[in-house]
Amino acid sequence: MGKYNNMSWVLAFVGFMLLGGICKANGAIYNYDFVLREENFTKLCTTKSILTVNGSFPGPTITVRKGDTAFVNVHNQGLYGLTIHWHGVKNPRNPWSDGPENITQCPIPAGTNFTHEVIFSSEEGTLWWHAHSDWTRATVHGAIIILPALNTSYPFVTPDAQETLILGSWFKGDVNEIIEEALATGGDPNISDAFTINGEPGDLYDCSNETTYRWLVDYGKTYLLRVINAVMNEEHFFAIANHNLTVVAQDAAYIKPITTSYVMITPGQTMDILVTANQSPSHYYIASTSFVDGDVAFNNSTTTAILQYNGNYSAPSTIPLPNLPDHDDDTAAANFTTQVRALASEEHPISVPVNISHRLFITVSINERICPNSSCDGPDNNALAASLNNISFVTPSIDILQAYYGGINGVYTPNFPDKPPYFFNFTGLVQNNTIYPSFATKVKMIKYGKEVEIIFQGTSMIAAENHPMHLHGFSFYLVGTGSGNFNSTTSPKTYNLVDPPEVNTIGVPKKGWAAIRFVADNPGVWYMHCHLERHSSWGMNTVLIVRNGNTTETSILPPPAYMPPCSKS
Ligand SMILES: *[C@@H]1O[C@H](CO)[C@@H](O)[C@H](O)[C@H]1NC(C)=O
Ligand SMILES: *[C@@H]1O[C@H](CO)[C@@H](O)[C@H](O)[C@H]1NC(C)=O
Ligand SMILES: *[C@@H]1O[C@H](CO)[C@@H](O)[C@H](O)[C@H]1NC(C)=O
Ligand SMILES: *[C@@H]1O[C@H](CO)[C@@H](O)[C@H](O)[C@H]1NC(C)=O
Ligand SMILES: *[C@@H]1O[C@H](CO)[C@@H](O)[C@H](O)[C@H]1NC(C)=O
Ligand SMILES: *[C@@H]1O[C@H](CO)[C@@H](O)[C@H](O)[C@H]1NC(C)=O
Ligand SMILES: *[C@@H]1O[C@H](CO)[C@@H](O)[C@H](O)[C@H]1NC(C)=O
Ligand SMILES: *[C@@H]1O[C@H](CO)[C@@H](O)[C@H](O)[C@H]1NC(C)=O
Ligand SMILES: *[C@@H]1O[C@H](CO)[C@@H](O)[C@H](O)[C@H]1NC(C)=O
Ligand SMILES: *[C@@H]1O[C@H](CO)[C@@H](O)[C@H](O)[C@H]1NC(C)=O
Ligand SMILES: *[C@@H]1O[C@H](CO)[C@@H](O)[C@H](O)[C@H]1NC(C)=O
Ligand SMILES: *[C@@H]1O[C@H](CO)[C@@H](O)[C@H](O)[C@H]1NC(C)=O
Ligand SMILES: [Cu+2]
Repeated sequence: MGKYNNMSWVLAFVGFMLLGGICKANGAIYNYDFVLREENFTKLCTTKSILTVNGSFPGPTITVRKGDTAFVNVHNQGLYGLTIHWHGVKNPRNPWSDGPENITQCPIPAGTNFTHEVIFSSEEGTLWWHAHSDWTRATVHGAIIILPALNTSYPFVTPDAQETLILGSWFKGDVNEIIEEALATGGDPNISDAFTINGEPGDLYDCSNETTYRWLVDYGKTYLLRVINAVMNEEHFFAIANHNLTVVAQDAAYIKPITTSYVMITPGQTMDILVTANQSPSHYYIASTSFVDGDVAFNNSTTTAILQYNGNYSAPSTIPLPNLPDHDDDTAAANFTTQVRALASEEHPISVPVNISHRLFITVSINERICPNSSCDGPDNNALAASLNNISFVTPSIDILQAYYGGINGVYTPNFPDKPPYFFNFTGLVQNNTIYPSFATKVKMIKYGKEVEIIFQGTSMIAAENHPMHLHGFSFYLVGTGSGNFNSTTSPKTYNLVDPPEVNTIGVPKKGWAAIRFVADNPGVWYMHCHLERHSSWGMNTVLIVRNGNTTETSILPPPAYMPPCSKS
């Protein structure tokens, strides 16, 4: 945490003067410096150099209270340009700091710095930050802890202490080379070599015994455990042997407590979990493994850490492992996810839009791209692609925010459709001609203040799978999920409009649908994409542009004095 950067203070002051309704900037100001640099790590008996923030994997934690603002100056001492995103932070009116590459900014060139103004508003709980360029987020990520505002408290027993566990992916190879090669051949990228908990694979893998992460606890204490899924390409089941998990928040919003033996957490999601150390003092495995219900290649290994009680006792000869559901057990996944309900209390109310003024129906599909040289590694000798409403997103080389704000033509078109080109049996066996998407940079324009509903419809094109869809700039209410095709007569009757969870990432069930609602009250340019990294690389993305309202308080903040330049390419 630093003290400098005069411009930050000027901007903070201006922010104080301007911020109105949707954000009260009455919180504290923090300054962080992030130094991006290469660092060597040895895991699985192999040493490699990875890009890190401040030499650590995972990177440093940002801790604030609800409503605070953090200025994070990212100094890029790495080898290539990249960007950082504050996942789940709404950043009211301030898309300038959101981060996705060529959506809200161009990469921070190596050898330069860029200060993000990260404005916290309604979030409370756990979020995270990560690189948002190529596959760099594999190693460039860390936790964001948002404590209750001063003079307020948790809506549950005050924990004795807290702990953060970040689930990650470890590749022996260079992550950006892996995705570049996959895009060049058209096939699936290599699967990871291990999963990690706080950077360590755990002793079920070779060469990981001495470095297995240990969480030390005192008997009788209750801990607030913050779990972040930073895995690249797999959703996960997570559990602790012999210990119940009481989930109290998801994506930095409180939920009605769920006591369970395991959770299903998708890449992009975060969960706050109460864990009471009430078992005989000993060692217990914490374990996490893939939930993949599609016919796709995935890493089926299990990462572990050890929950270790303090005190004098002899270590067990065998450490108990928790029972995790089978990798393809979508019933177990749904059993957990369908229990999640917003807390919806007087102190933590929710406000679900009921009069929908803008409805989008979006198909979420894996597709094929015609192979330029007729020998690609994907299905039918074509290349793999992915789409939303049959449009495979093409990332521009000038950021969309700059193009929108500055009126630069030719960067995007404002015609992302409200529905797919055809309605057919999306979850059936017969494949329609939508197998080949179009490739374009289409964005959806939304008027300020509209009450929006998006129905994500998973399809069985190429490979049906659960897709964790993530929206920047908002949290949204998950009002319904179901299997098969969404039916506009019967499906809405199953909606939960009483206490739907308020989240930023949601797994659209395999061959099923998910319906979300939110008020478009955050003007800006906001990326929406699958958080399985390979699907995003294949084009399972789009952008929502929420126009300005009719007042200064409902309009995008002016850009900061400096934004990283877009290079000619
Ligand atoms: C990262 O390292 C820099 C330079 O060594 C230091 O000034 C800064 O405080 C560190 N940041 C964090 C978040 O630890
Ligand atoms: C990593 O190790 C390689 C080989 O030993 C060495 O050349 C390189 O300088 C190291 N990099 C860093 C950042 O320490
Ligand atoms: C950060 O970048 C700004 C804008 O390019 C530059 O003026 C400043 O000197 C840089 N500061 C540091 C500490 O590198
Ligand atoms: C890990 O190392 C310890 C100490 O060297 C040893 O006692 C233990 O058996 C090892 N465990 C495994 C799973 O290899
Ligand atoms: C876990 O929760 C279940 C259901 O609430 C309860 O029956 C069981 O005793 C709990 N187990 C532990 C170890 O606390
Ligand atoms: C896990 O996947 C590997 C291939 O990556 C396969 O050889 C192995 O049989 C699988 N194990 C299980 C338990 O499915
Ligand atoms: C799912 O929940 C149902 C009832 O709540 C239970 O009967 C079933 O065993 C559970 N299945 C799994 C895989 O947990
Ligand atoms: C972003 O734009 C720059 C040029 O400004 C280009 O070099 C880079 O490849 C683009 N990134 C992506 C992901 O397309
Ligand atoms: C869609 O196809 C699936 C699989 O063939 C079938 O089970 C389902 O009944 C079909 N749905 C409709 C509405 O035709
Ligand atoms: C796809 O579905 C549309 C609408 O039902 C239909 O017009 C079109 O012929 C279908 N294409 C194929 C290849 O089946
Ligand atoms: C929706 O469900 C109703 C009632 O079951 C049924 O009559 C109708 O055909 C369904 N619509 C579609 C498009 O499948
Ligand atoms: C400004 O927009 C709000 C809705 O966001 C609307 O209620 C109000 O009437 C508008 N005011 C003017 C002057 O257009
Ligand atoms: Cu996906």
